[in-house]
Amino acid sequence: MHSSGWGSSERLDWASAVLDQAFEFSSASDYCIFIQHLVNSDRTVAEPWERVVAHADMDAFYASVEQLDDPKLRGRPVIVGPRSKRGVVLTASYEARPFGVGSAMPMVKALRLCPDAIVVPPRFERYTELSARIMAVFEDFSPDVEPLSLDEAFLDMTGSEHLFGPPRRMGEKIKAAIKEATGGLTASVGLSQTKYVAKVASGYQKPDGLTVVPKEDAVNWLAPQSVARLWGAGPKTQARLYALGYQTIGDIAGADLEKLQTTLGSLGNHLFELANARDPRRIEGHRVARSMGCDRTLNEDVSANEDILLYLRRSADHIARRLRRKNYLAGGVRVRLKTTEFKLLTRQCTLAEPTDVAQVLYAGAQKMLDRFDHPGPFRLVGLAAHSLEGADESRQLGLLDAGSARALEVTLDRLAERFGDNVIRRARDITQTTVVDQTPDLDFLRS
Ligand code: DCP
Ligand code: MG
Repeated sequence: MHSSGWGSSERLDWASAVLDQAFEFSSASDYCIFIQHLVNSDRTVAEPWERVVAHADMDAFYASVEQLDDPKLRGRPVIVGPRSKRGVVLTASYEARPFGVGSAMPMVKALRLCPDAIVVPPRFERYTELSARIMAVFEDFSPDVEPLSLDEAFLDMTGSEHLFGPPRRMGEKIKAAIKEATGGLTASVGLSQTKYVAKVASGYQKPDGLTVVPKEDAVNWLAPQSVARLWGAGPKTQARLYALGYQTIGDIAGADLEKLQTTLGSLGNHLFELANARDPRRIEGHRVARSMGCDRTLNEDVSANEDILLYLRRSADHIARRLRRKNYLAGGVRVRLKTTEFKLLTRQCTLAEPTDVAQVLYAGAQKMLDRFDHPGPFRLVGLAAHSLEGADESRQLGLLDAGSARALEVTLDRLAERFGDNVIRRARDITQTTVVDQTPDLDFLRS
């Protein structure tokens, strides 16, 4: 389902759409001159890489977030994890790492190694919120983003030199954009022509690193590094490789392939290919999320149906817009209500036809609401679209039933894109009750 096959003209269309929003040109001719300049500047770029893969990974993510939010923690060794003795370290700030403290280490051992460390319990909601912002930044740089976890992703930057400059400039811009969007967090970025080398490169100069490895340098650059950096070589395989006399990636690259295959089977072949910087895997962008949801925790509990419906309608608008933006259709809807005793109640259904229209999602949600027998009050109202599928053109033609509602919603999308999601509200949706917490749009990680 990914669209890595973007040609440069489509990228240019995309770029001009982005620029359209970012700049205010004094006249249409200024705009044309600027776009012309972009097209021409393509010619001045040194031989562009056939493929450009970026890998970005936040530095000591959870710990850096804690230092960002609490200035007293800055410059000090911070361990994120439960305060209990039985806990393990989730991550440690770079000030704690010289003591040997790292992820997955028992807390007791970590504090023995670094007694001055400040232990901070994790705040997953905050990490998720910042992760969503970081992923949104990545999507500003590429239509093909493959998130690997909350804090790292591959970006297919192929063909975007005329927008962002040569690979090093791309890396600088990604890093600067993340810093700005998060209020100061740093990422390390690696760029190369393959996923594997880009991933090793991002870890090469952490923290706040930027490493660019052109294709012709890749094998020599990998060679002196430990076999532990090979993908697929876990601790057991590493021990076997050492026992066979292979210490570095260069040892594997220069090994006798048959011998590697005899001792390691297909893994031998895989490691040999990686060591020689061959990795044909594409960026798996636009993975289809299985559901897309929106939970709203309210500052006042609600009981009346009409109050609950108000939030369901708003959520339906928000979710349908995301569905359309990502080109998904939803096969069903799910309504969640949380009681004041924190009991979570759920009702869900399948829709007659997959949809990306808010009005249809809302109608489904209304029916589900009738199926709850709890009188309330509720402190959270949640709506999710589930059974998602990619919306190819033939499926979209099937949406004619909801045609006029969809047409209106698409027009509103354009306005929201220009002026922000909150610019247009239904008059009856204006209410005194505010939302105190809303889940971020982490669609890619939901299942
Ligand atoms: N994490 C976790 N448990 C682990 C490893 C990581 O909960 N065993 C969490 C905490 C990390 C976050 O995931 O902050 C990202 O993991 P990374 O492996 O990218 O580690 P960091 O970002 O913390 O450090 P680095 O600078 O090495 O990337
Ligand atoms: Mg990280």
